[in-house]
Amino acid sequence: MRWWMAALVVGAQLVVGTMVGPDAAAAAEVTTLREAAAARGLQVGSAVSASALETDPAYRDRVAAEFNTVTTENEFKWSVLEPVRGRYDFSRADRIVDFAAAHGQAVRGQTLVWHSSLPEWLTTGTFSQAELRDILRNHVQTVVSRYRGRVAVWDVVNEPLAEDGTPRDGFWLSRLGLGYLADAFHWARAVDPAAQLYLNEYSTETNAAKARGLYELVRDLRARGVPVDGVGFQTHKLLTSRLSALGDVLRRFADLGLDVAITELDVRVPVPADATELAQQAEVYAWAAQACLAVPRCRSITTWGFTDARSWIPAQYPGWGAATLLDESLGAKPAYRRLLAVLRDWQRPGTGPVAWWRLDDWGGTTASDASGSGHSAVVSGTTLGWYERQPTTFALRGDGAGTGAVTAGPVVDTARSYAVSAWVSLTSKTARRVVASQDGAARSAFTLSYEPSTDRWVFAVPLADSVQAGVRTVSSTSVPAVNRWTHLTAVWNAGWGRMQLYVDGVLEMTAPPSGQPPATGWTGRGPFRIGRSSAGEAFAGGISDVRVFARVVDAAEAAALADAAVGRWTFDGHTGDESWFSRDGFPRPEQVGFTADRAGRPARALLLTGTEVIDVRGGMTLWTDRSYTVTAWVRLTDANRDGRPDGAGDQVVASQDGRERGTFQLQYESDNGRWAYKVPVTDSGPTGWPTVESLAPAVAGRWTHLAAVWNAGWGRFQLYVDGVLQGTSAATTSPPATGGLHVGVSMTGGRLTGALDDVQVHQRALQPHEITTLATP
Ligand code: 9MR
Repeated sequence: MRWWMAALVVGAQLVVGTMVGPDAAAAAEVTTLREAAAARGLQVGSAVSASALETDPAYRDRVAAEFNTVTTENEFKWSVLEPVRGRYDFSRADRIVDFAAAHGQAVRGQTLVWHSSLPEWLTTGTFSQAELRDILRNHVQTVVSRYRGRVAVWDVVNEPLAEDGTPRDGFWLSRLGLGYLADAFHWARAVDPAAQLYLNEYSTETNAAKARGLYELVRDLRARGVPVDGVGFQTHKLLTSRLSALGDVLRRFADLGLDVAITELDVRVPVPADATELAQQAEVYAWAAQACLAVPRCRSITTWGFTDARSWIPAQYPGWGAATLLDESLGAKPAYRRLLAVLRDWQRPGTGPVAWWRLDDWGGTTASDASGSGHSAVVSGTTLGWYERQPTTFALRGDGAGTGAVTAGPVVDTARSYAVSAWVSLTSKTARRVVASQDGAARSAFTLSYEPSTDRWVFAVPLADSVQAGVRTVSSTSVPAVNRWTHLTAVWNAGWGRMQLYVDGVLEMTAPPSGQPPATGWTGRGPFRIGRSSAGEAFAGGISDVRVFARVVDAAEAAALADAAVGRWTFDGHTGDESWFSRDGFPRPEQVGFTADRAGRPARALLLTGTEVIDVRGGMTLWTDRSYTVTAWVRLTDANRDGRPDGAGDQVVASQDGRERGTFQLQYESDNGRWAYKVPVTDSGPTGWPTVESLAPAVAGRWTHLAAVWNAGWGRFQLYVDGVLQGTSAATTSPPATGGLHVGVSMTGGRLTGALDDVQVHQRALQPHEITTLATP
């Protein structure tokens, strides 16, 4: 430290020393990333360069100050270590390892086995399979043993998967077969048993095929006793990323008994970046950090470089840059301030669920607890991951006999206020079908179930933990539907001794009726059960998204929990999906702009200039042969202010793929200048397009709310503009979708020029009053 820096620090401490109260607390707050992370037992780091550490004092000081872990950006890559066969040069790696040791930092070594950055002698040499395996073993052993005790974490294998989640057909697989993966981990463990051994991969931060492939790979390796300790998620992202599935993905891997880490975080921005874009970028950093903080086994957050002066992005993605935390002169960008604030201040929302089983885990028999409380449940009689919750995601399937999931211990104190909510799809009414319960000693302390004698949903609380005790119940007024996803919320209000039951977000019954004495609850000290009671009454059908709250849930929250939206893109500076399903949208091309929303808030709506569109990958979003609703706020561009749109031809707001054409198109129709909701008679071959049009021509340049409703039971489709029904058209069918949803285009064209906001899709026909609410500016 230079003398004047020391003087400043001492001065600052003196100032702090004289302050009292909250100001003192604020001033004493942590000011570096490493302090903030260390206070949580977390590591925060960056990829660093040996030459920058050597030549750039400001860089060096910043690395020392901000991080408690560093990753070698290139210094452990084989082409750097052993450019000539048999002649290792460890000098650059040593520089980083020594620097880290001097500054109390852990080292992540990247990487031992990779298909890329291999020396030429290796890639062009002719070796037998046995020779090549020996070369690889020798390399792993040489490097790991030299740094035993000094490199805490190895990215043993880097990027072993292809984009579809199958093993990458790279250098090692093609020459050694899949066995090279397990070998590398065993060799590394044998040489340094204390080092943490990771598998590192990119583009596995979403709910996509590659993440599932990775999950299957590491589960299989672990099952075979391969010493994989952790999985690294590189997290190279765009400023339009929402990362809405990252927390779930991390949690799933953690529940395999693995550590997880964010290993190469950066967020690229089109350059030059403006203030709005830098603010959006900061949010992406914050979301990444929050996802990690929400998962106790997430051990570290590492960025891929920390200054825009040294980042791989500009060279790799021309036109993009500004991807890191600090600007080119090491000044803090909004991203740095947001990351620091999240590391320092973020807390799990205290009012959130105390347990939350999404039950959409990818196979296996562990239901992860998304609340972060660690109440994972063991599934028996079935496996997760093969039963659909609308549309096309997974749930627990109860067979009505041997199925269920159970926690290790109690989840909620049933003597105090609590609430339990779940999505269910009942398949059989022949017996009591328990959705959720918590064990007492002699009986369940409560059950939420289907009751065959009354043909109702029932929330039941025995008056005491004895089989003789009476039971207080509250029943639905509606008759439970079969094979229809229904949302249930049961609330026990201890203060009032009152029970409530909501069905699809609507309060159906409260007990006791006025005048009756309130019941007192008692504490069930046994485990929580999903799809089962302690007496073995098993649910028949699907269960999904079970949440337990250690408090009362009110009517507004019960309605929100029952929101059946299967996709919601708010376009608040990102293209992520804010619905439960986390189907983030991908801009095509990558660069997409944002504009002010209808309330004038900057960067809160999507801006399309006739070249960009949003694709929702990962299969179907909507079953278009069942009832559905698509809504959007749209403003067609009108540069010359004549009320007519600038773009030529039809302009599609949203459409979902069929075989040869979209199975619906919500659009501006250029022929007659009106809004139109079109459903083809068939999605291939010659077809007609039954259409509902707006009563008046579309007015460009102003925000308009559109809602398209297909009511399958009634065989009608309807278009609403600004909450007003424009017309109803009869159709006998709506073709089933076969592919993904698009925003701003259909699979056959019709790009939109304008702004879009709050696109929602629901797998049901919304009621007129619901559409009116959505259309309220
Ligand atoms: O940032 C690294 C760049 O300097 C190298 O030229 C390149 C090839 O070795 O690797 C870059 O780092 C990559 C990392 O090793 C693995 N994940 C992707 C990173 C960015 O390409």
